[in-house]
Amino acid sequence: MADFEERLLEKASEAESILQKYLPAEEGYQEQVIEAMNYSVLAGGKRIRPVLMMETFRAFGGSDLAVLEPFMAAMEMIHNYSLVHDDLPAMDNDEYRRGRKTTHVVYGAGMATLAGDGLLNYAYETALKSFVLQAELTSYDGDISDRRVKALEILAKKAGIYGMVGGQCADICAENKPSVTENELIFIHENKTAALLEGSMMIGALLAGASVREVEDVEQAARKIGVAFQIQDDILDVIGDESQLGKPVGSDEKNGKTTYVTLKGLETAKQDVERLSDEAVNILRNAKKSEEFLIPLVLWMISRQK
Ligand code: GRG
Repeated sequence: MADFEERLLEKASEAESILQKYLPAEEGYQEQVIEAMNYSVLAGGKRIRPVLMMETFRAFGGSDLAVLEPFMAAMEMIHNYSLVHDDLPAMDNDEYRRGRKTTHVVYGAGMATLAGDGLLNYAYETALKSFVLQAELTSYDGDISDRRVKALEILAKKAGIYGMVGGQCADICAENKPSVTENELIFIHENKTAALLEGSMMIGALLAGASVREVEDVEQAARKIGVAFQIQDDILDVIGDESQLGKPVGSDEKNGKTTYVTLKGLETAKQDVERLSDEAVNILRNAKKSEEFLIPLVLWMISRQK
């Protein structure tokens, strides 16, 4: 495990360097919004989504990261925009994330809203850079440009109303309901949380040359991983360690929120995390190189303590 964690740190720092390469320069009359964007992105996240993308790419035999890099950076920008907006006073009104003041606390709600907007838009500006790379000419066969178009479509869809935004909508609506069903909760988890993980892994597989069937399988696996990841998040909100998490625990209970844990109990929640992760790992075993890092990564994500 120590060896795995060391390798994970290396992978996260590889993703971090790629991300930094694509962040906008803090200059011009728009300097403040860019500063707020970079403040939120450079707050020390785990970089799970770009690492998952890179490792799914490698599991399917991809090696040259050049075409993937803009997508890795774009996905992390989208993830960070969602956190900035989720923390806003009009949403969760959170003061701390990743052990630091949230973006709206530092820059004000208006600038933080803009920073989220800026990150979302800049994500697509960044992903489009994949189309002007030279590397494609040597590393991919003829249909790479079709694959990048499909990758862009996946990025857009998984972030939007049929993905994360849709899940967040259902989550906000659920807060105003007297009770939430298991189906609604699963919809929320599959969209609010799993959609970006699905997108990350599907884009990795797709740009490595995976078949349509393989990309569909990866989507199924990632959905299970995402739901398990969110259930683990709910579990950590009950039994987690604040200093490891970088945010207060007990917020779901304080906000009277229905979570997988309140609906099914702690023990069933833990068992379901295990079942979903087994099912996901069984699917991923079909990718030739998945044992090298992808499967250990998925197992780590789901059993994470922070
Ligand atoms: C505002 C459209 C919109 C969506 C918000 C991401 C999100 C949806 C809400 C954040 C709250 C939450 C618990 C989301 C579930 C996904 C999740 C566990 C996010 C945290 O991801 P990590 O652990 O974060 O990868 P780091 O800080 O490591 O990047």
